[in-house]
Amino acid sequence: MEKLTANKSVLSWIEEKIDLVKPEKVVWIDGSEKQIEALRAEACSTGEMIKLNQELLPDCYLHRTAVNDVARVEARTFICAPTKEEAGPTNNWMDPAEAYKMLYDIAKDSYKGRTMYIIPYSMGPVGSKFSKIGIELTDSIYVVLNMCIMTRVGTKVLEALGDSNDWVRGLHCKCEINEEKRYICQFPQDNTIISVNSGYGGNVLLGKKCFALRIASYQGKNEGWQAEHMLILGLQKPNGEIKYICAAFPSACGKTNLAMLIPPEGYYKKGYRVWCVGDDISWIRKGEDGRLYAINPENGFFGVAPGTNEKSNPNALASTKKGTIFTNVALNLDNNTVWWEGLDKNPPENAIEWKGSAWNGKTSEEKGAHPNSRFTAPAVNCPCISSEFENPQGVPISAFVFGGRRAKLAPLVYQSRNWNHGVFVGSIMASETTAAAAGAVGVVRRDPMAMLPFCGYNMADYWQHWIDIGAGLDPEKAPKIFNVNWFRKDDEGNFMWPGFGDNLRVLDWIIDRCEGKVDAVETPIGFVPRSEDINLEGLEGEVSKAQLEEILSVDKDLWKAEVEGIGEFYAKFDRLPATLKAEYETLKKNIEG
Ligand code: OXD
Ligand code: MN
Repeated sequence: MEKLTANKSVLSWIEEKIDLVKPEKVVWIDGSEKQIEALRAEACSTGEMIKLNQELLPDCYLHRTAVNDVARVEARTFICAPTKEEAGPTNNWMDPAEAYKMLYDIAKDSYKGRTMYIIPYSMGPVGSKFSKIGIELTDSIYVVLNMCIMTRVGTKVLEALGDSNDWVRGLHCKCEINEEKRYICQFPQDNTIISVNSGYGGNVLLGKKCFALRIASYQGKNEGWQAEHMLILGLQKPNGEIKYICAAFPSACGKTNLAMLIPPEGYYKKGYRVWCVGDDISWIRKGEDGRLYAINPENGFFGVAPGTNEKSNPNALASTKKGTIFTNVALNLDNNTVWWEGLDKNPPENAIEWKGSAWNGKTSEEKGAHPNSRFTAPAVNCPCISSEFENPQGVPISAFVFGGRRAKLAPLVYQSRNWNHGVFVGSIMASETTAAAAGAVGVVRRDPMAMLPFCGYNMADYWQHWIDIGAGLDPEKAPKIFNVNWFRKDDEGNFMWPGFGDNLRVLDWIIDRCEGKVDAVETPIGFVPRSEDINLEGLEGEVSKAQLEEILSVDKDLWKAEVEGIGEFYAKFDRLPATLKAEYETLKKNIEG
């Protein structure tokens, strides 16, 4: 097949990799519908994908991964920087020379009898000054088809690259999907990613976590911008004005739900709307007017399926109705559609569960879909996609919001006193773990800025980068920084806040604070709303005033224990910025005083 570029750095790197992995055939992905359709047909002919009911779900497919390969694997994810210090205390580190040797030994000849697909892709709208280009080599059609949804792919990307050497190298080899030899390695200094022995999304769609967060966070540090694990939403007020918020939550805390939120009825009637710019990743830069602007570098949603339904997220559900790839959900044999826990109360009786065995959803104790089963859906499908989604200049950010699952500690919302305090608030984020990553579920772990598994360099230096970005902004123009917690529970373990669409009530307060329209109460941890400023109209019988007061309260005893936990966490960082140490001392004094 004809090469799609004459770029020497691209061609010589590909030649080298062909010599290493020895494919039987090489195919350049041009991004055409014709090629995509042919690949879908091929994947169906080998059983790699299953074509779903084309009337109900046009251009939709189902894929099942290996049973041992259903989530990102943090223990096997490495930052291969020249020194351990550069990777920092929160990343696994491997010496780059050793890592290359080990990975090349694993990858050697691994494409024998297989096809190499060359995927040129752009993170961000092709040609935008925010955007960056990558090339992923893979032996998986599933990866190609997912990348064609999640990123902008094909000839136009290579045209935009021209003969530049500024692109990210990505080599993916399925090998034998051997978990003992599974490695996801980033080489930030070399703009290189190598992923072996996995076929699961987050490990193999190299544009996403590996590039758009791990490599890009390092690029951002060197080039003066930020790559963040943040959704971007536009909140439209009744006067038609739209304010943009970037929000970071650990995996599976409902980022996709918040990004596509439908306002409660009363708000909707008044004219409130939420527009989704992105549900997972933000790339952020200072604009000419001195404000921060963000783009979503992705082109689709790789969302968690279980729990997605007409009530929790109708926009996400609507996004999955065409051109979507489902991974590890149940197959309903009666109508050749898909099902997952929480979709509706009517599980299919005649079905195949995610591992591929016959399954009766009415009688089986087993789950039909894996808890981390996914949909890969084109962003354009989303009914509330922002008109700014393709804007190469990005959208201006009014607020940064951090959050996590804390059953008892953090109030529903609080605002930091200033930028540096906000960076501190982001740095102490913590959450109960979920099924999105392999490992124990339900354990509290610190996850600064939701970047713990995604920061491509020393987390302490990343915090300093946040502080430096703030120092370069006019405080009047800098986004205000908040923390939210939708997950407070009462002593019986019931959630005390309805969440989902009702989270708009909190976003509304956040924007009012950004605009200086509403007062707040100063507490030892920051500013919390006066209870009368969170509108409970329409929540009668669900959230009482007393309940609201309870979830806005700051319990000093709990915070005392938290301060200890933060101290232990911070002790890991030799390079902890002095600014954060000072913020920590202030919190300690405020809590103890
Ligand atoms: C994701 C994650 O898949 O954060 O977005 O795990
Ligand atoms: Mn994520």
